[in-house]
Amino acid sequence: MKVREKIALITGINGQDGSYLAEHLVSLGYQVHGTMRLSSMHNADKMVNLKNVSGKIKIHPCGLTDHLSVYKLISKIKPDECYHLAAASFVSYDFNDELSIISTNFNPTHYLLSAIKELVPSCKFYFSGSSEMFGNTDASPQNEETKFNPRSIYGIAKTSGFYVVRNYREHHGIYACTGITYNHESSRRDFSFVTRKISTGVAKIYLGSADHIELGNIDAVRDWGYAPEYVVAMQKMLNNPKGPTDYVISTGKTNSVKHFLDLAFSTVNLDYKKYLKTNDFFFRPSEKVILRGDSQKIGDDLGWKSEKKIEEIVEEMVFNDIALLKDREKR
Ligand code: G4F
Repeated sequence: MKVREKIALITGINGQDGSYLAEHLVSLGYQVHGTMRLSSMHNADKMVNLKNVSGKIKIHPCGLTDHLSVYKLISKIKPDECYHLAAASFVSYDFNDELSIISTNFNPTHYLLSAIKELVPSCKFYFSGSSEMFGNTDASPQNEETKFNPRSIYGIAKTSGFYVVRNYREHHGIYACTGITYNHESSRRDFSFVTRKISTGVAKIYLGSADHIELGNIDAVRDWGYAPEYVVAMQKMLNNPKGPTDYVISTGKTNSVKHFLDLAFSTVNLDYKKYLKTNDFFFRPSEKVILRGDSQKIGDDLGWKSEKKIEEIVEEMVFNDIALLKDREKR
């Protein structure tokens, strides 16, 4: 008898993580559905990450901040696994925008879980948490036992999502869990994040279309991993012989923005000091302790480990941006 293919739903399928996860699940034989904003479906730039899976996935326009739309979506797809990745993912300390961040980053998590509970309680649910949930923590490295102390509205919304996920697991019996992911990068990273800002800045300087790059605090430190590896962890979490539980997903290694910058400019034999301008606009309050994840638990339980070196990530991003810009110049 033929085994029915698993049905997966990915929110934010056209983003960095969503697109890599779609490719991974298609390669494993899943039937993959994804949501994105209707306006994005008509914008070629927003579809570019999905080119490797075009024709192999089904996309549904859906506004996740609308409860009824989410309910109808779950009722139509009846997924076996739901990966909730959609979010306003840029971390800002501007509390003027707090209502919109809460509504985008918290409400959909709750709407999806409540629809799953009503319509398809066997569906497994993954929520994309963040190291920002630890925020101003006292402990470094952080693991699943570390107390949350979010300092941004983004971190607060993610922490609230974490607790609603835990509540649905413990009180409603839903297979629901949170991956507490640290920064993870790739050539599909959005241009607002510092790594992509650097790789595209280097590419422009190398090709002669820019003469400097403007950044904030280059002494800031991050635990940077490779996005295609992090989506593998997500799928493993929903297929965990130990059942649903939360995991920290990280490399356990830290690097400064300055080191990333140095590596990126060195890729094209340039010295970053000649091209860097600092701009106060991009400065953020510095952390009390360094955000560095301890991923021992997911290593022990699921055999997951981050492998790609920071040097390889930087090189891939810079070469990709050079190729992209060259391609654009030809058109
Ligand atoms: O690249 P970033 O903007 O990433 P951030 O804030 O750490 O957030 C990312 O990782 C989180 C953890 O996984 C996610 F929750 C979140 O959704 C997102 O994916 O900034 C990294 C560091 C910061 O310390 C920032 O202060 O780079 C520093 N930085 C220095 N100059 C800059 C700049 N960041 C940006 N975006 N732009 C700059 O010019």
